[in-house]
Amino acid sequence: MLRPQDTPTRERRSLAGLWSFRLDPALVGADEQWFGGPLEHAREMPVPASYNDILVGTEGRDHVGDAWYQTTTRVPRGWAGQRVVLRFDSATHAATVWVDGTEVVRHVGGYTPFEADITELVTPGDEVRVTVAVNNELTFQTIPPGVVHETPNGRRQQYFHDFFNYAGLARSVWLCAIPQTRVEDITVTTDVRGNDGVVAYAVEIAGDDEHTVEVVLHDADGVEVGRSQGAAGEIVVPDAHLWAPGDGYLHVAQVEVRSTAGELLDQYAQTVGIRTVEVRGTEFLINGAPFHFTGFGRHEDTPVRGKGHDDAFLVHDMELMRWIGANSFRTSHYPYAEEVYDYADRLGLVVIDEVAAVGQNMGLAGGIFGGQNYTTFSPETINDVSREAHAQAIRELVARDKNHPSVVLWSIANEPESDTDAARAYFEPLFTLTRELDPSRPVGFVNVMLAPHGACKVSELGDVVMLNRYYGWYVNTGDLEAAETAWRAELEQWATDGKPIIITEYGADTIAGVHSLTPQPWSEEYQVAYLEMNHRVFDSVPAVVGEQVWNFADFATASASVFRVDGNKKGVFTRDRRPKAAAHALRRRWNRDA
Ligand code: BDP
Repeated sequence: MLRPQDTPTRERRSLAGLWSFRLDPALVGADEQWFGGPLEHAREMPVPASYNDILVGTEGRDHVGDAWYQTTTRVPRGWAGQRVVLRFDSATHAATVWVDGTEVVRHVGGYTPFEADITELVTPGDEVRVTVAVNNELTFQTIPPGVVHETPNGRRQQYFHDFFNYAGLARSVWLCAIPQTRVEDITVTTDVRGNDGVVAYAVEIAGDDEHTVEVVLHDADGVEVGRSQGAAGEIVVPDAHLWAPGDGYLHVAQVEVRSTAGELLDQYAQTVGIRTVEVRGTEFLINGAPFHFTGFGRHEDTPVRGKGHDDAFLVHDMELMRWIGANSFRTSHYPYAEEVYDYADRLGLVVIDEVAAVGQNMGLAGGIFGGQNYTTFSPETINDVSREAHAQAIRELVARDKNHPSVVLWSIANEPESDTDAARAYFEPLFTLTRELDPSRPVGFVNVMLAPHGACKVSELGDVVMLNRYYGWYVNTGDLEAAETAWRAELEQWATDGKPIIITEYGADTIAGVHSLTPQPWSEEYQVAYLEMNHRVFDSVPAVVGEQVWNFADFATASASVFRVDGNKKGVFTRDRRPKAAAHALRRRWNRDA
């Protein structure tokens, strides 16, 4: 599904702003047909934003059920004869959409886009009413999983991951005019032969069969560097300026669809970063050169707007990344807003792109999230239906992000149970699927401490080893010497697998402003000492090709918890993006070659 664009043949209108809004914890809105007219008893709610923290009190924060959004907009007069498409960049976690009382689309999965062709329901020049019921419930059949409990005090949402279950319309909503005969999809893969860049493309066209396709490739200065006719082809760029970490050089492929008479029917501009990605032995190669990941696991998380996308935070966060010397991040633990990937493409930042499969581990969730009553993989819990939801989440992730040069690796789960035969049986087809969908990128999953080397039955399916480890925090708490010994011993075992190892999480909760002469857990000094210990270990194991600290910034977690105080404090920056001492320490390490 292509991102909305303004081109000579396409137009888009953002529906950002204040929408009517009403919570529906009793789930009566559909029966009472709240979509049938103006939303009654509504207040106003910004889009894009998660609604939870906008409202005051537990009503929004702890809401379980539907949240109704409604807006009216005028379909531009000039759109007559075009396809009119309504597109949501996301709705967390499931949505039903009505246009003037007619249901037009349903979607499940909180972090990927969906759209509806509403041409037959609208008249250009007239107003149209858009109503959306967004449901935030997580079950064992959703990605991520959860359980809704019916209690004497109402419905309660339990989930097994360590970040707040923000919900609503957290990303852009668009009304688009798209030609009848149109570019439906574009897939670009790139290669490097000698000094030449090779851009292979496949374009899917919908509509009239009588058409021609041409792709014209421009460099970043707008100079044409090659062209090719036909829906699939290859363009060779002599002496190509490659996309590379730290050098977000982008070509632009103008895809043009014409009638047989030569009239322009559709045009779409696809950015292209020419680069290669390859895993060879224990090396992770970008353009043939060994790449060492520095950076963070992150969250989409800011005060008030929750997971609402915000360009100010996007640019500020990436400025902080640049300041600290980070060259990469993981979209832990779900696909982020598309603006983030576009910006990473332009900055030359490297992205590990993760699907929202987090919390599939009742052993881990046992002590922390109350998952001890469940078996992770079973007919009653995470089962074949869940796996199909997981597969669909992977399909939608790859379909959305396949053309981003910044994305170099797919992560198909974070810390699932992985030391059982059931886990192996669950994951094997998902690895196969991901490779079928995209043979051009390596695939991995993030291994948890409970499934160490030798016990993990899933790691061998991955092209890389991704490890989250908390030696010196959750284990060997406060004893960095013991932590160092244990950590090195485990890492040396993983190195025998002969694959590149990326440390996707290591971190220590730290309250900004807490200081201690001897490094005590929770102090800024301890976070620094903890990171230094980890770095000594990484530097002694050559197979380690990446270090991503947990987390970029402090973030919100579930409200009801005795092991988090006002959220997770493993941020190197506070939630309002002020540096802790660790930020300066990382900056020194990550800029040492500069
Ligand atoms: C890991 C999870 C991450 C948590 C982190 C922590 O992947 O989501 O926030 O630990 O405990 O288990 O801080």
